Amino acid sequence: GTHLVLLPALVAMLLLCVSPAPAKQGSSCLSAPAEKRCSQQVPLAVEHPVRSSISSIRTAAPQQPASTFSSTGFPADCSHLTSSSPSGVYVIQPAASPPRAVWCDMDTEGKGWTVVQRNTYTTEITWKESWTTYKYGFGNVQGDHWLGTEYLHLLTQQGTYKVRFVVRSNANVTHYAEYDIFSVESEASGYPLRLGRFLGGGEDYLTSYHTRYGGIHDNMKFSTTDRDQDQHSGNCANSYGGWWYDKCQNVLLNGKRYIFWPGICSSGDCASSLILVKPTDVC
Ligand SMILES: [Ca+2]
Repeated sequence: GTHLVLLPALVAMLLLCVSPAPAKQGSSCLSAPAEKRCSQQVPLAVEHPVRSSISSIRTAAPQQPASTFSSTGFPADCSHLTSSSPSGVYVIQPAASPPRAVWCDMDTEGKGWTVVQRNTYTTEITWKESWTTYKYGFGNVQGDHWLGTEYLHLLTQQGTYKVRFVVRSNANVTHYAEYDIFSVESEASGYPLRLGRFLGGGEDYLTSYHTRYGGIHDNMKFSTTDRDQDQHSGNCANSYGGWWYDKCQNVLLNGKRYIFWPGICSSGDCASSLILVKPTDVC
């Protein structure tokens, strides 16, 4: 049956980010400039099991201050859940977005992550979908899915977000790469990927250039089978799925029987992937 989990109190992000008092550096969380940096360092690779359990949809109760909850009472993202909330499907509503059911990951370090992509090697999803299908999302939020490029844009334009790209090798070791800023710009500009500083000890395959692979991903527009916006003479998206291709990829998570991360699954054989986002830590 459906369980309603009430949120008894607001979480710390709310208090820190919506405070009317100006931040010491002269900017609030919601208007933080891209150059804002946090000193937090995280390791490149930490073991963490990818959750696959299915649970019922939960609805966060309406709470007081308006700016982190929509007029319909849904939180702006999963970071507003209480820390004791379990992982599962919740309804969120980013600014200017309709309400959306998403998977909130409360098990990964830090809790409160909103899942925007999940894939498994043996997925039934082809990932070779059109621009419009990618725009509005596809799959099952309880399993493999793409939240929707438009929702990625709406989610990440309402504040300053960080991102964690997670892959699990076929030896069942989970690795991640985190960036302190993550946003997807508008459809009119081609949904380009904007990443901040790489937080991790290993090699950065998304914001640094790799001639041996596909170039770079940061600042690349999104490409699909029916909209080639990559830097390659052909269309990179014809081989696997929609992605922020250059010519073509260093890293590729949107593929059926192909999840590729150099050094971890160099033949595209990672067991699973996740892309998690949450508001950037308050400095
Ligand atoms: Ca091309």
